[in-house]
Amino acid sequence: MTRCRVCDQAVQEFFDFERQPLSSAFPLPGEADGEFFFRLAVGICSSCTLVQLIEDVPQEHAHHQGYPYHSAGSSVMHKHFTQTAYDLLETELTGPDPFVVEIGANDGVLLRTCGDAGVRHLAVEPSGAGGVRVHRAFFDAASAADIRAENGPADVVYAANTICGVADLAAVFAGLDVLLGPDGVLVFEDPYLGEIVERTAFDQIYDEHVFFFTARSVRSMAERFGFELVGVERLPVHGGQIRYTIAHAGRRVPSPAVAELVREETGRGLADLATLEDFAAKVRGIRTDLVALLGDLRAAGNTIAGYGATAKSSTVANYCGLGPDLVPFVCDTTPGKQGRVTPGSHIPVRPAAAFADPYPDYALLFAWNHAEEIMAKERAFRAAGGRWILYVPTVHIV
Ligand code: JHZ
Ligand code: ZN
Repeated sequence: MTRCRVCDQAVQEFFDFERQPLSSAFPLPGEADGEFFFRLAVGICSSCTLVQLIEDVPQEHAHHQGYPYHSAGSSVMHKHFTQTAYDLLETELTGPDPFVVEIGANDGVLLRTCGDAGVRHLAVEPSGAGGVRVHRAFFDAASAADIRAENGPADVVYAANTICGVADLAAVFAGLDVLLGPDGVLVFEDPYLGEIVERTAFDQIYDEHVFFFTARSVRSMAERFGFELVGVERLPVHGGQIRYTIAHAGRRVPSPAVAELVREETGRGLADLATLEDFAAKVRGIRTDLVALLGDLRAAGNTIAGYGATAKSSTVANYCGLGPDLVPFVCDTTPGKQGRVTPGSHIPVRPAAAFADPYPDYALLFAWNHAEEIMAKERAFRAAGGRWILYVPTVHIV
């Protein structure tokens, strides 16, 4: 039986994607033989309600906390992190000589903005990426002690798209215990289970996302480690996230928004197995519809290209069995992915310019979370008669 990574109680499985590769391991065309696969399945903890992966990816294969996230060349994400920095500068970083630490570097946008405002800052990031002041380590009690010895206590520890990928959350909270000042906070944002269920966004489930949080499961996790969930805020980015603010227990009055969101989640049945089984049935329906649509379009002689070789698309392509026969190539702006093939599904990745050379009849939008930005940028594609295929929340053409 699988045990909860936070509270050690039984986890009940509700979906099995079966054999899946690592979502960010893009092999070279000739080197796709030695790929690593694991069983991607998700379940819900029967006690603290935390939704999580069933299997651990072995340490030597796992992307650890701090895995450098590239804000995907997205101007929306760049703005998002700049605005987040301004918000923190106005709320949490107002003391005499504030200090902000980020777990992971996120292209350094947030910390650079804080630094430009004269605020002391540091990224904790094993790879050293991000172009900002970096402490090369994983975030845990040991690195937190080193950082505190050198810099003093932190007012804010911030993390975006990072905490949900750290299997050992106890180590993170041990680090917070050491590094945060008495009134310091952890502010983190990750994909929200409520949105994943609402949109049937099953492609948020892949190796790098170990946990799918709700206000209820985060509140319970914080309590377990001597902290308290004091704030929640909905974010529109990446298909719907929540930003959680966590303080030492008893130091702050929780915002009424916390209890309100927990109540809403209970009303929606987000912690009920029946809700998650309903989600699972919808996921199977999407697979049937998407495979049928792509097959029909190809049979009728249409050309199709994928748009955005996202980590998310790894789950879609491998679960739905999409390969170069249905989707001959996918275009992506990331130089490190171009000239390679997608993990497990082996669809060639081409530079962004390949999209218009010539335009396909249909584009399968794997980067649907950036739809507004991408569709605005690619207006000429639709004007030329091209159509977008989306599979979230259902398979449809726009
Ligand atoms: P995007 C990664 O997931 C992994 P991915 C990680 N686990 C996570 O949680 C999220 O990021 C935050 C390309 N693109 O942001 C660039 C274009 O080609 O949806 C990227 O490869 N043209 C840390 O990969 C991909 O699409 C464009 O105009 O699912 C987008 O990846 C834009 C905007 C993007 O995250
Ligand atoms: Zn649990």
